[in-house]
Amino acid sequence: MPLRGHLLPAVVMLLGSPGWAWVPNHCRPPREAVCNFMCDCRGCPDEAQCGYHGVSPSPGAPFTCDFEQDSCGWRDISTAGYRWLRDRAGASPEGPGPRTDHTLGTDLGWYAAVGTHRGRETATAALRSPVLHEAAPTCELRLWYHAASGDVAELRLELTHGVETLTLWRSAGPWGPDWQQLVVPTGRIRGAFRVTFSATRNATHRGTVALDDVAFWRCGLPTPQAHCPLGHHHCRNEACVDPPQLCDGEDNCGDRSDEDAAPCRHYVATDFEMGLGLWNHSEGWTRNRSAGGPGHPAWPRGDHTWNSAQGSFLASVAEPSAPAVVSSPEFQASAPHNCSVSGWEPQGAVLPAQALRRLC
Ligand SMILES: [Ca+2]
Ligand SMILES: [Ca+2]
Ligand SMILES: [Ca+2]
Repeated sequence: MPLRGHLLPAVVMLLGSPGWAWVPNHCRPPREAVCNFMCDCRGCPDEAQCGYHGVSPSPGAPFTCDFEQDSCGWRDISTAGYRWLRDRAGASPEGPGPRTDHTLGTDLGWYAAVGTHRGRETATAALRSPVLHEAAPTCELRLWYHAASGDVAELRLELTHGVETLTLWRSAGPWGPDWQQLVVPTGRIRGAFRVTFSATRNATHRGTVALDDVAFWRCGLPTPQAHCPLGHHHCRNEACVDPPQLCDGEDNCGDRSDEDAAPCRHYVATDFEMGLGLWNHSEGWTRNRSAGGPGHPAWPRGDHTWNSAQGSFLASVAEPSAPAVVSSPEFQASAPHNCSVSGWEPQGAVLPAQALRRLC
């Protein structure tokens, strides 16, 4: 991603009197470099109000919003009186939230909270992130929520990308009495996307929920490098990726050049988009997708190849204790390549979403 040429250094001119500083912002990054988990401008103004603090305290540390200064660009988009607000214990007389926040563990710490609404009708309060750009395959959203059991009917975390909204997580409880952590992988996302955290209350629930320390982990794509470490792959966009990330079915470079035909000429990949590919002898499996069909509660929200409900994967439909078998044609062993088979399955399940076969 050749962004560096767009970026001119910021100039700081002190104008004599204490407290006066003029910082002209000559940095004009392209739209896709705004809120992309990378500081492309000095001081990181391109990552301000992106749902986290733009400057990561150390390389590799997550981009986090702890709500201590402001809401980092998270916005309430509720249409009823049941809505999110930045709050802390005792800050507002009718404040709904817990007695301590998660960051500081005291009543001085801030969080986002919902639950002041006194009505008895069903309502959903939604807290939406700003528009974010480009998530790496390793990207995870980690947050802490506080929802006393019986207080809220349902919590939901959704990701909107283009015209598609994927439910990353939903729960109707029960929840514990303390702060609980939620860790959800987003998968590789190309282009713009948003994340929305919603709470739904009904007539029997007060609907009190709090949210704190929302963090994006390992979401930035690798940056261009003049030289890569020995053995690493130099992507077309000049990023470097580890050898195991080459031809593994994931877009680690950011331009998908680590999955190009040339470096992957010794691999045979099947993404199940058009059919079973090599895996033409199947028993107890169905090629399916998450959108449109009856589906199954254990199936993933989307496929691995495109991270989309429209993408296809292979799912087991065998009866309990019966085997589900899918087999390749017979291969002939050959030197000098080492033979290996790899694939992807949803977290917590044994459902291959993509299979790769290296010629032997
Ligand atoms: Ca940026
Ligand atoms: Ca906090
Ligand atoms: Ca890869």
